[in-house]
Formats: sequence, structure tokens, C-alpha cells
Amino acid sequence: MPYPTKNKGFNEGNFMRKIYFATGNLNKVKELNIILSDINNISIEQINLPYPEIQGTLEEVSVFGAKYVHKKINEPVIVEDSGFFVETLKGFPGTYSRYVQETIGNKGILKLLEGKGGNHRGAYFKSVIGYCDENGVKLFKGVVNGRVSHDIRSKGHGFAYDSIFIPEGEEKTFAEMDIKEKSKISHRKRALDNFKEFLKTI
Ligand code: ITT
Repeated sequence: MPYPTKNKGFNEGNFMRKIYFATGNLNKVKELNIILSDINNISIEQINLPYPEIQGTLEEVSVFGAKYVHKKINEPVIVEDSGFFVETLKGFPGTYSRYVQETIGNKGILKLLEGKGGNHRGAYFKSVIGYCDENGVKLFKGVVNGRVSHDIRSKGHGFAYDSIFIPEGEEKTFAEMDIKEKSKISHRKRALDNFKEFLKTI
């Protein structure tokens, strides 16, 4: 069933439509602007309006956050909840990614994997974008598979777990790629590609 909308479509006419991006993470904003740079009738504006991060899956957090912020500002809004999942650690840090990054950090993750060879270092990033307007919430997801490196490796790019994650088919970590290179294959790129397809329909 087509997604119902009271407004004229995002794609009709030449006018600019604004979507707010509620996040406190400026690295996410930079990546999002690069990934959405080919869309010319939508502008994204960051809004630093913290929403309660409920304990739950990335999907549950995004639904809650998008509805919460939309209720406050009454404008179309996206939020993004992402996580880093290490397979041999049963998905840890997953939904605890932010806390773990701020406490044991990348060194701590490498320590937990000490002595584990290539086959036991599988990991993935997942991004769940929640979009909410007057018609309700929609979710858009993206995953990038790869492995945890043996050392912290960075050329000064990226953030958080980027310096210990090597995407599938690559030799470099995300932090050894510039933002454009990362943004061709990242979990965020994949989720936003799905979001872009949706924007064409409303
Ligand atoms: P919000 O304000 O948007 O919630 P946040 O930094 O709290 O920003 P998340 O909860 O979505 O974001 O992210 C959980 C953790 O995963 C956090 O430590 C992020 O820095 C990290 N993370 C998310 N995306 C990442 C990426 O592309 N590369 C490396 N680390 C990432």
C-alpha cells in the first residue's frame, strides 16, 4: 500500500523540504550530508534534541526516538541508532556500543579478542534510521559485514569503532578510509539508500 501523505510529495515542484536529524553525533551528520548530497530538493538540518535511549533493540530505540522528537517539534524528523556487533562475543557490544566505546573502548574490544584468529573476528555494523512525520514512523536499515582488526589502525578518519573494523573485501579499516570511501559501503550508506528510495514515493 502506498505510504499516505497529506502533503504534496517531496518530489513535486522545486521547493526545498526540510527534514530534521536529531543527533548529538556530528560525525553522523557529516556522513549523512555526503551520502544524501545527490538529493537536491531536501535539506537536512541537525537538531540537538536528546531523546531517552530506551533499553531495547536498535529498531525499538529508533521508533521511540523518532516519535518522541516528532512530537516535540511537529516537523519531519529522522533519528539513527547504530551499533557494532562482534559475532564471537555473541553480538557484544551491540546495543551497548556507546557505553562500551566510552568505557573499555577499542583497546578493550581488542583485548576480549586476544588470541582469536581471522575466522573468529567477524563483526558488523548496523544502522537503523527512524523517520517520523504526521503519518507515523518508518524504519530503514543497513548492515556492513567485516572483521575486527588485530590492532587499532587509523589515518585520522572516522570515529569510535572505525579504527578496528575492516569491511568485507577490504584490507583497510574504516578509519584508514576517507569519509567518501567509507560512505560508499557503510551501514549508514545502506540504510540511507533505502531511505532515499522511500523519499521518492512520498
Ligand atoms: P546519537 O546522538 O545519534 O544517538 P550516538 O553517538 O549516541 O549518537 P549511537 O547510539 O547510534 O550514536 O551509536 C552507538 C555507538 O556506536 C557510539 O559509540 C557510536 O560512536 C558508535 N558508532 C555508530 N556509528 C558508527 C560508525 O559509523 N563508525 C564507528 N562507530 C560508530
